[in-house]
Amino acid sequence: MEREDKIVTGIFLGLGTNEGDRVENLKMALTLINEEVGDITALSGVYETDPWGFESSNRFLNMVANVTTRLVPAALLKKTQEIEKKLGRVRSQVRFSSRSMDVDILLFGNRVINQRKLTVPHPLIPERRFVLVPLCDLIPGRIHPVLKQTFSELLIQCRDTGNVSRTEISLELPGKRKG
Ligand code: PH2
Ligand code: MG
Ligand code: MG
Repeated sequence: MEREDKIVTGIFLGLGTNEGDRVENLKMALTLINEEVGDITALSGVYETDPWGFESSNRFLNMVANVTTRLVPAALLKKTQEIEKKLGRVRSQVRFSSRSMDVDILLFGNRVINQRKLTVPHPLIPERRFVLVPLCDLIPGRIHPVLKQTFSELLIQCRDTGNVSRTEISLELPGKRKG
């Protein structure tokens, strides 16, 4: 797989889980991201959120991680999908459904990517409080590379009424990678 010439910073991944041991799923995803994607430099709080776009009695835990990587976007997408699979994700035919782990590429620095399998920034960011709230823990003042508004402005304007509550769960940054 192709690699970036330099380490890319400013990558933000959205993590979501609403099946199984949700805290354990988040911890394992962070460990795998740290081992296989690159260093995790910051974590948002962990939020309990209403399912968005479908009905389920299982609420989600959602959070955002700031990572660095040498992977090009397509390789990063492949990695995140492998991590989902390792954590027991079974892909369903319906668009939105319960899952043990979902890792979405929200931002790849300031790049705008429109590939067949990958759109970055993630197109649903402005519609989703469960993404905007944790993103605003980390980069409230950063400007969305397409919408040209800050994430805190996008949060204020967001029409989503789904509940997003900060939990007491505190996850440690996994240790630095070897090599
Ligand atoms: N992910 C979805 C669909 N709906 N709702 C919440 N609260 N959190 C998610 O991570 C989520 C969702 C599709 O990826
Ligand atoms: Mg998703
Ligand atoms: Mg996804």
